[in-house]
Amino acid sequence: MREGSDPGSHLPSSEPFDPTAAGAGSLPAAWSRHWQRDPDRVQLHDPDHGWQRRGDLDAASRRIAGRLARAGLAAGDRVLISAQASSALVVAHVACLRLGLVVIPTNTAYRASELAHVVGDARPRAAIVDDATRAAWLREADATLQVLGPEVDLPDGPAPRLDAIAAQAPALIGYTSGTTGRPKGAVLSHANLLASAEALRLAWRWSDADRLLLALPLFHMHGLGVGLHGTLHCGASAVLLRSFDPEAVLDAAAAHEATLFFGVPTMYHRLVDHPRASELAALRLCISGSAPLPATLHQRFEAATRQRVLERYGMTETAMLVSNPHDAERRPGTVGFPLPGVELRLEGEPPEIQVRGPNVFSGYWEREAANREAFTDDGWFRTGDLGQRDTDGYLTIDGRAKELVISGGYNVYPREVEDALRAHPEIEDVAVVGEADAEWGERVVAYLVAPRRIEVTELRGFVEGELAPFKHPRVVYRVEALPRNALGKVQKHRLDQGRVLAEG
Ligand code: MLC
Ligand code: AMP
Repeated sequence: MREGSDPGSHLPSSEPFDPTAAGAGSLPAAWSRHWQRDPDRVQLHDPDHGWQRRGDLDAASRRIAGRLARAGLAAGDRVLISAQASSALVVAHVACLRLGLVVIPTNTAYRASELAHVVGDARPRAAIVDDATRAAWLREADATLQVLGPEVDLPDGPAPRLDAIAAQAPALIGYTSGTTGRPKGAVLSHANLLASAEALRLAWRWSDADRLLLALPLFHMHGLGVGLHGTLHCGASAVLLRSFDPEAVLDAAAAHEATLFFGVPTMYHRLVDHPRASELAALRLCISGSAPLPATLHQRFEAATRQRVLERYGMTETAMLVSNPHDAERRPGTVGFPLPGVELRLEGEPPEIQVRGPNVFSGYWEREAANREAFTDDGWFRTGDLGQRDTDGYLTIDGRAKELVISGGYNVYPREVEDALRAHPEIEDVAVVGEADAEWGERVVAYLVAPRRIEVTELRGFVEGELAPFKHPRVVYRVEALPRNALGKVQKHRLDQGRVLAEG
């Protein structure tokens, strides 16, 4: 640790934290400062189009915003975006935010019924997708929806007013189940996302000299709100990879002299055993989040690469909350200290992590009852995660009060999977839980009561039309009965104690 610096503050000694990033206003207003200052610096690389400069992103997003405005979209309208990472996707995303549209980033693995739920709930006016099947599903869900490709192939329009939306206006609606129930839209304002990006700029010493290898999908907080927005906020550059492949990550790191890598623990698990893993020593910083990084993997990764991974903790509803320190000890198995601006308390027994701060969303889209439950009477957001702090103040996440399985960094809500399985005519009873798994962190398993053995492939085929593949059960146990308490509620912690009739 540097002499005199406080690891809990995260701040470099020279700079205080200002959640407004010096009164930037909206996200694109903050980004455009860099575009104006030095338009010739490179910003984004994708494998098909090579490098895009800051000025190119400014001009291209201006043009696409003109097209969207001409098509009748106006500030406050919602646009569902679901596409693989590419420069075109980034241009479309930036164009929407510059016009004041509210982006609903949506997983590309979603099936028709999952998309229909989001469309029915958020009522977007347009959708931007890169796949004909998903485009057809969206049109089926809402015949009035304008469905566009990532290039937004529409006639150009007159220059609209850009970057003028208020800081408090919504920027994103991220679908998540939160602590309970069906997926709901977490409404994040420009100010929320700006505060988080500014905290990360300071805490991770993220500068315009940094180059991020971005192999995460751009439809979740990690890839989009942290990776992409952080890059634009810092005036830095990023190399987009369409998917995660260890070989491609190593090649791109070398070819583009990357300085940063952000990943979920499954990615670190796959990188650590690669024969070229030691090449990652050249990076300035490796960051892990979205799921617990096992301390053993942290240590193995350091032995293989000399990188001490910096683990951090966040949520769709709050963007980033807690991080290990950049300059002081990064403690394996912990997520560190609250980021600048974030207040954190542990409440109840077992202690739940509750947070407050400029980064915390204002609530779920049109869900008054859920919002009453999500916040305490005195205004703290209940994360549904359980935690404790060690004597040095490092936070450890040691469980969840919410029913949630995290597989490879994707959230799976057992209830959603149980509902889909229950429609099977031979399934009399079902319970879905997460089982520890070295590669995925957790994998989805189903306990079934049924008159015969049902193989996992048959079960997956049955839910194929309803659930994205990452939600499918990977193991099925046929049992005599599910353990229930006196009120008839399934006791999920006792499921693995019963007699298994068949495993598939
Ligand atoms: C893919 N598959 C998964 C899976 N991802 N199964 C379970 N869990 C997952 N996460 C399955 C597919 O269904 C398919 O199986 C097979 O794996 C290969 O598919 P793929 O697309 O080629 O997979 P792969 O590229 O290997 O994907 C693994 C991964 C990916 C780790 C790269 O899951 C990923 O990008 N995860 C990151 C998710 C993320 O960004 N989370 C951030 C949430 S924000 P089959 O049998 O169907 O063919 C958040 C807040 C915060 O949590 O704090 O950051
Ligand atoms: P999401 O709803 O996809 O944003 O997922 C948020 C959840 O991911 C949190 O509530 C945590 O349960 C989990 N999470 C994120 N980062 C970490 C981490 N570093 N360690 C443990 N859990 C994490």
